[in-house]
Amino acid sequence: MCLSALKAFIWDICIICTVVMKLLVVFLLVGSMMVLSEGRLKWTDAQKHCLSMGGNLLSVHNAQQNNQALSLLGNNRTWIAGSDAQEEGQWLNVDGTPFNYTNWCSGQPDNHGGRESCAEVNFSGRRCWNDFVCTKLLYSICATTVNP
Ligand SMILES: [Ca+2]
Ligand SMILES: [Ca+2]
Repeated sequence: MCLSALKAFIWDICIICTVVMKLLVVFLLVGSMMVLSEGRLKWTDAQKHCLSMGGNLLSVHNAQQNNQALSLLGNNRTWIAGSDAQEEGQWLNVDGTPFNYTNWCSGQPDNHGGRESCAEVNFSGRRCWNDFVCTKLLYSICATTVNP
């Protein structure tokens, strides 16, 4: 009786440890927590939502971070921090960090219709990046510190 309770207790601790370790690994990999929005928003509203959580839209700086983000997204097209709204073709991250990694789909960014100024990940079956109209509603991914 006592032994089985102890076993159950240890098992619970193991599960908690595993979850904590996974979160820690995510934190160490990217220096912050990635949080996916529950609903779809315009790019500007997505950034405001991230700010309200003490973060910003995710700036992706390497393939590892890109893959980490994709692992959370399922099939959802998702806003990230990149935008060329200030000047066409000059991509910046909204958090001010360098725009030093891209995973554009073939033929993107194409500024389609002269109206595309915000970056999305997880576009098309190839799960690459696309520039898209900022006022369209997509999911979004924030990067926040663990204790904002
Ligand atoms: Ca553009
Ligand atoms: Ca495009």
